[in-house]
Amino acid sequence: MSIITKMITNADAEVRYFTPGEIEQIKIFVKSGERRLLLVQALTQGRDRIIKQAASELFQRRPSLVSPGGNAYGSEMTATCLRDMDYYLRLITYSVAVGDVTPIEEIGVIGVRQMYRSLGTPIEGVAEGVRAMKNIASSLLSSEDASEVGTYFDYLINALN
Ligand SMILES: CCC1=C(C)/C(=C/C2=NC(=C\c3[nH]c(/C=C4\NC(=O)[C@H](C)[C@H]4CC)c(C)c3CCC(=O)O)/C(CCC(=O)O)=C2C)NC1=O
Repeated sequence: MSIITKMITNADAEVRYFTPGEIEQIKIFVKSGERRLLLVQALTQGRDRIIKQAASELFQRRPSLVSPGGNAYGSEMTATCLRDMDYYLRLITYSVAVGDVTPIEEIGVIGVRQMYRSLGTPIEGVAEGVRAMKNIASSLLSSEDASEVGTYFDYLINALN
């Protein structure tokens, strides 16, 4: 949910107009829109590089994942692992667009622990892959942009840990 949708839900529940404070929040949200969309574009354009480099760092740090018996062993499983990283980067772009962690939470966090447990996928490995994506994405951005995008990566990393 975006911050505006949330404020509408709250205001309507109390059958009232927006408060001056809410109008101020909407103003800040609208003003930051162009910048958020530029960040979405940067992450979308950099996705291949971000995912491939992050995966290679992850497998260097945890070679057992891609060794016999590892959850990402074999080209098909490795590709599925990269696909999961791609899923998470995509969810991060959704959240950056609306300025809210809800898309990450609802699509990628709720129920994910049980799911990965049933697949035998070490969730801390997924978290480490996301952390590697954060570092590479940050290196493509200015420090201010990196810190804004970083809050969404951090939310996800914490949720997976
Ligand atoms: C957008 C929300 C969403 C998520 C998050 C998602 C995850 C997801 N990852 C899966 C599998 C998988 N996920 C991984 C991932 C990894 N293995 C590792 O060792 C690494 C730590 C990690 C990569 C970083 C692997 C290897 C599989 C295949 C496991 C198997 O088939 O046994 C599956 C099982 C079905 C399938 O193969 O597609 C799901 C549903 N699906 C979704 O719709």
